[in-house]
Amino acid sequence: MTKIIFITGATAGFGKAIARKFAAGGHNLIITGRRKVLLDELAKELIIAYNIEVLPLCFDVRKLKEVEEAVTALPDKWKLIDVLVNNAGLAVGLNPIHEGLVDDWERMIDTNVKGLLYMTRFVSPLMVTRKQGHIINIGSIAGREVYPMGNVYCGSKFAVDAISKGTRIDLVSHNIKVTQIAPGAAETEFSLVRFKGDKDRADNVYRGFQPLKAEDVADAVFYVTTLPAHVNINDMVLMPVAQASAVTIFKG
Ligand code: NDP
Ligand code: 8X3
Repeated sequence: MTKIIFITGATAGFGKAIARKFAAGGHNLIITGRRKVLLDELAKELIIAYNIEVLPLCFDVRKLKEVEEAVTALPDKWKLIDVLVNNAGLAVGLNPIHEGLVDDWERMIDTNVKGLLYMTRFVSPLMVTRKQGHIINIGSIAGREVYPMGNVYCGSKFAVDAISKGTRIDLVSHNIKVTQIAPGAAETEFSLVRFKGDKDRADNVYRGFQPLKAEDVADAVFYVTTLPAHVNINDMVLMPVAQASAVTIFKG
């Protein structure tokens, strides 16, 4: 059955790999991000490669009005969203709490927590009306363990953990699945964004071990959508074999 998959943050990393994975499965996609050129390029690539329908929507998940307009202005056929992947997110900075930059904190909380909430607020009623749907939130190992200088990023991902549980409880009577996928270290644009474009510092995070690839996370997201109607994966922690905890990474 062809589904409609709504993926936030599809211009890079996990979101882009998730879009490619579902496109290869023949599903129609709504893909979002702030970088319009990348969004349009991906849409073109997937339409040509897989003969599917793709709706690129350029907006910032931190902006309540933009989220509301993007969802409420969807043509009726695109409102039949089967899967929402709340993936857009970021870490900014890695500082002890007493030296933290408030602007970095706000970017993380506004994107990872409030953006995810805004998306869920406007998409979940469409699912409630139809008594079906699947919300997949991308959490993190940083939402299970706090690590040095992770303070606010970890806090935002602990919030994703709590919000995922709360969403599942509130939507259980509406037949809506809620899954949290919490990856460990994965090589994407994540560290480049965290270190504000410092490529050497970003590359160093992944030196000496095999991190997850974006495609590994995409495979997990796809898998949880393939289960029978009565089965839900609530929670999945997905780690590189070389990573045993947030800070225990074996670099051979
Ligand atoms: P990337 O930086 O590669 O991709 C992040 C995506 O989020 C981009 O498409 C970006 O698009 C989008 N995004 C960021 N801010 C906004 C915004 N304000 N509005 C709309 N879109 C936004 O990172 P990853 O793929 O690694 O990260 C994806 C998710 O996975 C995040 O939630 C991250 O916290 C989480 N995660 C990452 C891990 C890792 O090690 N990489 C591990 C565990 C979890 P654009 O810039 O075009 O807006
Ligand atoms: C991103 C991975 O290393 O910050 O969520 O825990 S890490």
